[in-house]
Amino acid sequence: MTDANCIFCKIIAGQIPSRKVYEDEHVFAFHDIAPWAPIHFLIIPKLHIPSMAQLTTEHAALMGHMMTLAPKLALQEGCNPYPDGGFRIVLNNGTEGGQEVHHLHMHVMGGSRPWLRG
Ligand code: DGP
Repeated sequence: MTDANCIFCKIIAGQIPSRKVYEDEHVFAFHDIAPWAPIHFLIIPKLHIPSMAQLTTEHAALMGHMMTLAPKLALQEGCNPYPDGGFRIVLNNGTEGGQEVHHLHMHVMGGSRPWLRG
């Protein structure tokens, strides 16, 4: 299921260009257009799920797939390995949770520790 008005569905379909990190049958990953960290990409399901609020147990394998992909893609994109290296995952949900694009997405950020800077 896709949403014709969703910018992330358009990115998956190639209607909006993006810097692709990874793609398979279930997920798409691409660099964030406004990075918060030296390495910042998004992992999104191909299925249009607006946020975590719409998740059901049927999505558990999909979410698990996204979680297990994150460390592999982080290394691929240049993050240093655990434990001295690493990355941060952020999943914004709803307006009060800082979500701007209403297609569930996992931010993967690394390359430094920007969250500790003033
Ligand atoms: P959030 O606030 O969690 O909904 O973050 C949405 C992110 O999506 C934000 O960091 C910027 C990114 N973004 C929005 N539009 C585009 C786009 O057209 N292309 C790319 N690559 N990223 C986008």
